[in-house]
Amino acid sequence: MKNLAPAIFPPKGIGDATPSNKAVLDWVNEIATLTQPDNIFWCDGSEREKEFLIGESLRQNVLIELNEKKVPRSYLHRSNPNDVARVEQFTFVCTPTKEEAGPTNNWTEPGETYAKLRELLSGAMRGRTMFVIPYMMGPADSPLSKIGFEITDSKYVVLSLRIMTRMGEIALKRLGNDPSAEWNRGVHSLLDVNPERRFICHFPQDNTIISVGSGYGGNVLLSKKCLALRIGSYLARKQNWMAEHMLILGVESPEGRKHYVAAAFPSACGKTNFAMLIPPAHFQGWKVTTVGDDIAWMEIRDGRLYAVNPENGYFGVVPGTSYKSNPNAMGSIAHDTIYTNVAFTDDGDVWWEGKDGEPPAHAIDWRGNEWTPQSSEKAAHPNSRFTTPMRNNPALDPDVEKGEGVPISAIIFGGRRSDTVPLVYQAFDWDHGVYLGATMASETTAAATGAVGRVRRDPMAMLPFCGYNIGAYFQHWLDIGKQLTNPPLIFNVNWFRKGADGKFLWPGFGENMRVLKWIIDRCEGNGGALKSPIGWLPSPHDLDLAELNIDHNAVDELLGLDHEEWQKEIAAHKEFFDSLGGVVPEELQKQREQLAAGFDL
Ligand code: OXD
Ligand code: MN
Repeated sequence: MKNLAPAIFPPKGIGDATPSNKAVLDWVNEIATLTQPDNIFWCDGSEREKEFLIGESLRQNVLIELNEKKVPRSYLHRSNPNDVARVEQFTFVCTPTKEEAGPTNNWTEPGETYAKLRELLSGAMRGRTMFVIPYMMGPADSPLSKIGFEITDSKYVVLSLRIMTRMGEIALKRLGNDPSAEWNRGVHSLLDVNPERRFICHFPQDNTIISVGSGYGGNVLLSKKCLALRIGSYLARKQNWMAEHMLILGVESPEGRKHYVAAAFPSACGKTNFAMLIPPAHFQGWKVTTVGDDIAWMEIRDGRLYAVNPENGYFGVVPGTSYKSNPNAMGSIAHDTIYTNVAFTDDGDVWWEGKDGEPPAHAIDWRGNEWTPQSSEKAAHPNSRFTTPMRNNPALDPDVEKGEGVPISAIIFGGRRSDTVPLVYQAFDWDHGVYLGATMASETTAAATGAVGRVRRDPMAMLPFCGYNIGAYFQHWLDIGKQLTNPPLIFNVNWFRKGADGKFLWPGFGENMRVLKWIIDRCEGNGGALKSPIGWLPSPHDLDLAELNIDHNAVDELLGLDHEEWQKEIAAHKEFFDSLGGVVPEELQKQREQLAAGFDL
């Protein structure tokens, strides 16, 4: 079996950073007694430790070294072909009652689940090394930051987590020695990477995650989807803050006025591209900077929402990334990057579908097989990924480490919709905005296993990530709104609307700046809009489309409302709310009735 590395015994001074907090030590002892590793490796996050682990990973074929001149200090990892995406069907929220997990989560009873997992973990690390990784999510001096520990038997996880989180000493310092301090317990074992023994289990009440049988990032980098979103959203409700599947970007006008925007899109709908947008030439002097590309933690201060990015790196989808689609991402992944499941070229470079230039005449595909442009298989897996430090991003926002976070002027929801949903529109107020988020839908992508291209409702892009009852989550959004005296304006966008010929109507990528500019205009009290049944819609002349080669009819179509399509859409909203079995707050039901009434006028 691939990637199941035997134990490693590091030289003195590496792998011995034992934490002093007694609660952590007791827990590590308990897991070691259960899993029976050959040795325990206490990670400190140092460069020396990284060098050692890379050396061992190369020796054991967990990583392949790339051409130092082409992609310095970067590596390729191939996961097991049965293990290439998040597995929502094997992801569980284990709360004392099924109601707490709600209608959108798989639920199992915590006692039984712990027992089953203990059985699977029993002796699972025999012959292997158990790594203990302390990490911090969020800037060092943010009140929102959280501490987690991940125990894992995968070096790939250790090397990835040191990119994705603030790892080592900084986390131990923040945790301190108080045994009752809040911290997340994460246990991961590859087991035998068998889909039949693949479970990603969350125990929100215990602040605990146990993930077995997978080596894919979204299932095993427990800091990300598991802690920062599923457990995070549970803690956020309890502690009156928000954990959201949102990018955060800064947008600065030539006059130096700056706004921050948070945007929720389902997986693989271009969050990273939007977060790293480069404005087209027409917007000379405008600057977009990235605070985060996937997750926002937000709290209320002075009646406003302030956001931090809990992560320290990007775990992004590779295919389609090019100097044309996202130059900042290309700059970010040009060095110090771990690639997973892309193709390996004969000159030691990486390649994927959609990369600039011609495909290589020959390569090794993501499965490790010979590949040529004539092959029927893709060279890179559609969900192949890069793991890269956020510091690599040429457009990193200067306030990314600011503990108090950045003030959010606008929240954007968006999905991948071929029809019905206009390019952009604005909610009438916060509660209506919550409705837009709650009824969001998108055509599915390769980021999770299952059918691709099916429209599914994905409220706030949190369907796979909300760690408790979705009805209570909607109510939490409404409750947060009541506490905001200066709430962000809420918008919905759709870059993916298609014309009758099946082609995208909107060019997307950098041109999305035109939509962003209208959003900023609205935040500043400028920017025209027409009242429509679904919200405030720009008319074509409200958008700055100068120097854009786009047909007038396409713009009309992009901004148009088709009443028949909307009747179907509203019926689908009702069907979705009904399918949740009575948990949807009354306020959102009222919003739906108002929307329907708007079309009857
Ligand atoms: C991700 C996802 O990896 O949403 O960010 O699947
Ligand atoms: Mn995501």
